Amino acid sequence: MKTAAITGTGLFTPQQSISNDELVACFNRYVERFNADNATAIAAGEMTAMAPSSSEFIVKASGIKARYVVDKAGVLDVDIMRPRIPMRGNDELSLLAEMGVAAANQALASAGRTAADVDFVIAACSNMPRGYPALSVEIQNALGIQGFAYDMNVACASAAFGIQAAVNAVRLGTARAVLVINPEVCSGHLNWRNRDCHFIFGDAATAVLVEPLDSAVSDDRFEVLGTRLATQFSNNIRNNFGFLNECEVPQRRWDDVLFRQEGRKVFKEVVPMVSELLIAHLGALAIEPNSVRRFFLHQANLGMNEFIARKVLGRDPSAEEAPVILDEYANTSSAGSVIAFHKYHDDLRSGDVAVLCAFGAGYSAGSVVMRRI
Ligand code: CO8
Repeated sequence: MKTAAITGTGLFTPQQSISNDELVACFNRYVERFNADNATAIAAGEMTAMAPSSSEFIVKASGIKARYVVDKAGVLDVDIMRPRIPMRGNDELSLLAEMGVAAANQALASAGRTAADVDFVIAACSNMPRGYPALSVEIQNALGIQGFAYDMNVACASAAFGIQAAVNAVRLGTARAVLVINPEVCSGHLNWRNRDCHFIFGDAATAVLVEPLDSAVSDDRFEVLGTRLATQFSNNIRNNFGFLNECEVPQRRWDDVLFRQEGRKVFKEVVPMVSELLIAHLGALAIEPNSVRRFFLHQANLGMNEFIARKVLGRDPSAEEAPVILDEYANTSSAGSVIAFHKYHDDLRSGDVAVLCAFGAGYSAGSVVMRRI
């Protein structure tokens, strides 16, 4: 069996960013209007008044200060409060594919490879642009890759699941090199009128290239020492959007086909699941957690990451050990842990061990343990 390595990473960041203050100003305008429009029903006790949001709460509860989005104007227009995305024709590249291609090209360039070296593409992300044809096949075609592709949705943990599939393909020789691509337009499935979650998500796309270590040409090589995945069913993060929505009787409310969660429960249940996974995975590889130089954790909540790192290390992590990008990007679902990896691996030295760990809806969690060459 061949030894697999991650030899390149790529990141696409949308140009527009929304600060907490801008987001909260729009949300609070909506709240004022909602309460005024429904004043009689609220006074009669038939309806509950909406409470305003605040930047202070958002930073304290999550660590998020801003998020990149594909359309700022639509999200911040109190009459719209969602991104407005021009419809593309069937012959045009979809928005998700366009973002994925940008990240993939960067990953190829950083690995010193071209599309001709790749024969397997995985689009691993939370939301696909349509039922079919597969997003991954669209990206494969746009990049001009000969071979095969498939989509994979394991919510925020998708990157780790995609990397495991890529590593296995390289180890077994069923692919020469694999692109794992994570395009996320989370802003499209977020309820921007919901105070509990309006601040949580942002948009981005990432990509990694996985290929055999012995033939890699990149200076930036991370040997994959092992991968481990876990899933456990939960309704605490759920999105009822699906192809049967139009057929359902009665029809669902508009806000029942968007992201929703029991954030507190998620926090409490996912922290032990992820810490146990990491401790068991490192143990199986005979790696002492405190010898791990860096943890690239899923970027959903700062407190959650600190809890996980504390459980695994038995002490508080330093900022350098568990880098944070969610302050600038918010939760970009499957892209989050890869953004942290992409931005914070240059200073790692030969022999340093790093762990990429992604987790989210399902519940689902995955870890990739790697060593810099
Ligand atoms: N402003 C001011 N106050 C607020 C706000 C707000 N915006 N929101 C809530 N509050 C108030 C509440 O009313 C509550 O008040 P009280 O104490 O009087 O009842 C108080 O603040 C505390 O509320 P919470 O208990 O909700 O606050 P938490 O401290 O638990 O923080 C979080 C909420 C930030 C949501 C936190 O629980 C969290 O981050 N949990 C983990 C979430 C997580 O990791 N989720 C994973 C989701 S990712 C995934 O897998 C989805 C994939 C799909 C992606 C694409 C979709 C778009």
